[in-house]
Amino acid sequence: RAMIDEFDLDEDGEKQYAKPYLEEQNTRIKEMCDVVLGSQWGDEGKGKLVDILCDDIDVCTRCAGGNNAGHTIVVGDVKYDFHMLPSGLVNPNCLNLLGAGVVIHVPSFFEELENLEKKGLDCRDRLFVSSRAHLVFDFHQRTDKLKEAELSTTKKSIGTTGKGIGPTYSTKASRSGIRVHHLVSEEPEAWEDFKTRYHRLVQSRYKRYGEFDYDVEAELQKYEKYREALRPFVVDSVAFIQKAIADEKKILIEGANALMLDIDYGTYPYVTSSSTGIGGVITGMGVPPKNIRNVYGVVKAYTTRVGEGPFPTEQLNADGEKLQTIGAEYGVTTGRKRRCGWLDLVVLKYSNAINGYTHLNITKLDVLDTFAEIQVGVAYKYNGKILDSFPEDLFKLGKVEVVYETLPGWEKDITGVKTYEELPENAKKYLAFIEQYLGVPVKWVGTGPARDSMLEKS
Ligand code: 2SA
Ligand code: GDP
Ligand code: MG
Repeated sequence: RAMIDEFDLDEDGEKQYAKPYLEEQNTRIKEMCDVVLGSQWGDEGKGKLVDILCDDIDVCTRCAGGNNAGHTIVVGDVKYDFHMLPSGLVNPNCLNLLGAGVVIHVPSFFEELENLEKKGLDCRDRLFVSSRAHLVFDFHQRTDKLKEAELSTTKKSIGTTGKGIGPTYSTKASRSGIRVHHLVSEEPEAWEDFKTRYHRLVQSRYKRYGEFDYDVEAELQKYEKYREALRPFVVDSVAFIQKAIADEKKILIEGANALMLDIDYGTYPYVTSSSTGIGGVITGMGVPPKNIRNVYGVVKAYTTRVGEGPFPTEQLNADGEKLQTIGAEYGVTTGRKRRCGWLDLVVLKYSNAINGYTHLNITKLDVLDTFAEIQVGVAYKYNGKILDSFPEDLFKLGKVEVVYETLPGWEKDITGVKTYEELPENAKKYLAFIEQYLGVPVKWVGTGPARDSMLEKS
């Protein structure tokens, strides 16, 4: 609106853009969006970093995924589990937005909101939902499980969370999906249109999977109520973010899942169905690249993966079990045991090539405290030759031999350490090894689950 007011009249009284004003706009670009992204296969501890950063953030947004994600935040004695909602809700001064790239299961949205409210968070007035986001229905969740069951007959299931994420992105891409605005529109023809779209979608699922037992009318009745309940949260997220940028608000974009689960760049088909890297931030948030400032890569000091799919540095031995036990590696959404292995710098180099991290947050360094020696994957050998990059071909990936470097452990409890300088020398060497390999500085180091167990390297 400000720009429209800045029209100048030329000599003939015609309106024209005030050029100096526009030029000034372009040179005054406020690069105010910072991004937190998972660099491995997820569960690196993104939620904790987002929570810490949100002390100084005005708007926190999610741009992709749905309630498949799981972010645990520990504040004092309270543990918050986030799935779909942005982790910025813990901070009472932070507004929170679910962007257009997110997929929303409305019953789970309200359930998560109510659970947070029960824990004392006052969220309702600070939560916004993009009108362009797609809806996840119960039948998407049902077909997620049916598809997994189908794949399991050939031992090829993905190990999804069963939250209907793949089926929803699939109906979105095939242009038969239903978006938030379809549900909440107050146009007189909107509800009939919603029902038509809904029936068409269910019928297409029946055609694909056979007529599974499903109460269509009961779900529609629920949605008639959700229409009213969801409406107050809904905004045009493009206008919302533009206004936040114009008002010089500080914006933090919270990635969900991680680069190695990205639909294009992950270990396809053992991936989630969204763009989990920097590309998904741009499309899922609707923010221009010029407004992105820092891209924080969250790196667990070792590697975990939940679900099926390749994992070259996985340790199916006592080391893997020790990492799993000490790191309490269980899925936040499904409770599944996470697979564990050593840090894989080949993965991180590839992940950095795509996401372009400006800084790293190394998390869970404390989990390595009792290891006398720590292995780090530094290269992949295939047919006796070192590979240049992370292979896309899973047959090839399955045959690589990981080249490890062994670093000495520090064998000291670092949980109480408050400054980088106080870390044991071998812990500093471990961090320096990562920094040098990737050429990206480490900015934060996680030394325990709690909010105050994060030291900042100056
Ligand atoms: P989906 O459900 O279609 O997205 O599953 C496809 C693959 O993506 C993996 N995936 C995840 N990996 C790590 N963490 C996730 N979130 C939860 C957590 C997982 C949980 O924080 O712990 O509770 O199990 C997550 N979400 C999806 C999934 O395992 C499949 O490999
Ligand atoms: P996210 O999906 O990336 O947000 O990560 P999750 O919350 O799924 O998993 C990370 C787990 O590690 C959570 O239980 C966190 O509380 C915990 N955590 C985060 N940072 C640290 C750390 O530095 N040390 C330890 N021991 N635990 C941490
Ligand atoms: Mg997680």
